[in-house]
Amino acid sequence: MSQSVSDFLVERLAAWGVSRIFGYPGDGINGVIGALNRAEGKIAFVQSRHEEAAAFMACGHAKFTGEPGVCLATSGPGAVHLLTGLYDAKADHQPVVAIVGQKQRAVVGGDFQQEVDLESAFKDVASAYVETINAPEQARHVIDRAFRIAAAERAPTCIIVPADVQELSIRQPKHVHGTVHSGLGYERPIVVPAASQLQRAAAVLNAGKAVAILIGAGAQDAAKEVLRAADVLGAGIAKALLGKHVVSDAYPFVTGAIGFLGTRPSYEMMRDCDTLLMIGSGFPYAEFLPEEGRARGVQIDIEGRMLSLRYPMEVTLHGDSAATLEALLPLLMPKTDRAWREKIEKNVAEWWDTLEKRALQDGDPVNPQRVFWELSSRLPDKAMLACDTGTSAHWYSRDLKLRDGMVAAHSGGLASMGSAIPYAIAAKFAHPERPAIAFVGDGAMQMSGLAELITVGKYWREWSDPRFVVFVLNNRDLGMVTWEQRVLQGDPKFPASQDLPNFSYASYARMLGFDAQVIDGNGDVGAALDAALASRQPVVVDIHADPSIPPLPPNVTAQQARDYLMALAKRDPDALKVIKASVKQMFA
Ligand SMILES: Cc1ncc(C[n+]2csc(CCOP(=O)(O)OP(=O)(O)O)c2C)c(N)n1
Ligand SMILES: [Mg+2]
Repeated sequence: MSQSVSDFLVERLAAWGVSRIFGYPGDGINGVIGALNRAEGKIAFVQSRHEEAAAFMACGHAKFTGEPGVCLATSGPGAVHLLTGLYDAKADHQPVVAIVGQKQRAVVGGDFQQEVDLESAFKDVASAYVETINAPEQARHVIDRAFRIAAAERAPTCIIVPADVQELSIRQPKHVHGTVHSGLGYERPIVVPAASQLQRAAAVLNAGKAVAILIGAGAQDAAKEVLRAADVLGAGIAKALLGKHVVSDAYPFVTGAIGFLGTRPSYEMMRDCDTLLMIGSGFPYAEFLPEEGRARGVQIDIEGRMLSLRYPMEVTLHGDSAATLEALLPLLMPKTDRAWREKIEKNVAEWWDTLEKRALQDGDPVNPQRVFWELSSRLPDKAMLACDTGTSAHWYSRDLKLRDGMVAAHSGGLASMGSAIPYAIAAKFAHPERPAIAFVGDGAMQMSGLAELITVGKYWREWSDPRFVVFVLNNRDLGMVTWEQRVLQGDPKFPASQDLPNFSYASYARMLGFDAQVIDGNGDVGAALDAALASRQPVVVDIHADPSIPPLPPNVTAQQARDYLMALAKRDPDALKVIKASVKQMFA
């Protein structure tokens, strides 16, 4: 029997190095499902509860491994369910290939059941490459291009395969006019800017007396070089959320997070610096960067489109972070005046004290900061972390101290809820011998996290290290929205929109056969963390978090404080509690 397009697709994916597909089946993609079955485990199929989670897993795979992640869905509803996860990949510049089914060619254009104009629907998210395989001869180059473009352009791409084409016999293009003959493989170049560009960058950095470094995920293979540059330049290092794991928080000159989720030392370093060196980051908030014209800027990024975007840079170095820094370092003159660096270190030391004071204040029932604070010293080596979108991202980015050897992933550019558990699942499949930890709000748990815990239940026994720890920040509130309303809008909380129904995450975990810990008092934190991390099966830590503790931005302005207190005094249902907690936290 001749090979079908689907069998060829599976063979070609394996030739591209794909060992795992995250997906969900349906009749629009059954030809490919059959081929995966016939391939007898050559490519593993990981079944999510929802296609969105499969796309987040594929993106998480890319974030944790650097290799393209692959997700698969059926035509129509399955395909459109992928979109959020694919937008996550687009926003965070990750290589992901989506394989989706389509109705048979004979009915397309006929408003058939489950017919969606998929090329139009995917045109934006997969703007790098989206194509339908309409003829067997097309299969090879569409697959090859989807993978090569995803890897080379760090973007999601999409292969659409009509159901009837999946079953056709594969045909390779003839050696005649009007055919395409593609091949396998992509090798990432090491890109280093020209010597003259490096010299101009060095001149700017050497002239600075107060240099600030900002790193993002793009610096993740350049930790050593970033640290050496910080040393030579007498600079501090601030970290955008996606760069949190790049350098350890143990260094006294690492100012930590930046932005609304950020720290005061980062805020002050950016406010007061005379030179900004930005490496592999698209951190978006201008108000946390130097005021335009105040500092001279040098930026290193592998993506030309991201250069001089957030701050008008004087020199842009289009290249790899590690290789570019390596070439730049010999041109930098060590700063002999260390006053700026000493000031940064003093600010950092004071800031950790402030955080400790804030964390050790009692909450009602639990101060969430305390959990993150106490977790720092308990984090297992080589932990793989994923933090969802919500107030947990505040405490995670500010309070948690990461060490060398840890990795982390977030939905940065899209900032979507529902990403952390799929990311952690993808991390476990990629590195089953390492512990995974996810931080998730109760809103995100109810949105999709509860469902994907069932996926954990299905697979965890395959992982050599069973540790899969989910910290649920159970505050019965869509807290981040509530705080944005209070602080940024000057509006009170709108309970109809933000109150969440109560749910026992611990009982649910036990129902799935997991361990569970409930933290219901400030004194319970340490023991519960120890027990959770010692568990030999997945564990859910249900933290009864106090929703009235404010996730204070590092630069609360007088105007914001006024709007905020006004709003509370007006109609906020939790006014008294929140004012009390805020005053306490601000005093710390
Ligand atoms: C898919 C999606 N929908 C809505 C939002 C807007 N949003 C950001 S944070 C948040 C609240 C999250 O609530 P929860 O998970 O309970 O975390 P908390 O902030 O309470 O800690 C919402 C609704 C979003 N980022 N993503
Ligand atoms: Mg919540």
